[in-house]
Amino acid sequence: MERLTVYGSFTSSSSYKPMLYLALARLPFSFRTVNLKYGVQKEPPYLAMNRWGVVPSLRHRGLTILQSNVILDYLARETGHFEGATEQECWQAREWLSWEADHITAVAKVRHSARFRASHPEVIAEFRPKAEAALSFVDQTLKTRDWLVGERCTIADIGCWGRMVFMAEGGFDIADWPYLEAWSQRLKAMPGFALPYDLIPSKDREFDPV
Ligand SMILES: N[C@@H](CCC(=O)N[C@@H](CS)C(=O)NCC(=O)O)C(=O)O
Repeated sequence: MERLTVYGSFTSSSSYKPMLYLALARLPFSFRTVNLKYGVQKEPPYLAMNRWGVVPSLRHRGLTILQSNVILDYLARETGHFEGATEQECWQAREWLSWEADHITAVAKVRHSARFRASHPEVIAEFRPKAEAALSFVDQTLKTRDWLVGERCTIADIGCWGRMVFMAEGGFDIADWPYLEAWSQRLKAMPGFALPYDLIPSKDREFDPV
């Protein structure tokens, strides 16, 4: 398979999602860092690839794929890893990704405000209850099942976990959601798993799992 290239940043949950996918799938890829602190994502060379000026971006087979959940969709279709076991499960996994973008994003907004914009407490006040509701929904779903869709890890799990991974930086204690915490332990036990600061480098790097 032609080599994949991910453009991302080590502080970005959106970048973590495709990188976690690739790490768990044990697939080789090239990582190209985009320094958000210096605004590289808004400079013309990057904007020529990503019209929204955000990370991540994926390049593969001459294609450019944007938006972390679309990238997960692409990777699952292209490589077959972490895909639903049935056609229904494939659609369900994508439903979770779409829901994630509406709801778990609140966790990322609180974390972003807490970590990078401490002067905006009103953002935290607005999004914290929404974030807690989203985490509670995932928690209750996982009360009776090991994975969000079907009987095994899919892009739904990688996408939802990946977006909430920095929850502690937003002041959320994962212990408040015990079924969600148990699910995170199942993910952490998978070969290739790594947390963002261990997985995403601050410089360009080639990933070639053995
Ligand atoms: N919906 C997008 C969100 C992408 C996004 O907002 N990325 C953030 C980092 S997590 C970013 O690049 N921020 C820099 C900026 O907005 O200038 C996705 O899932 O890929």
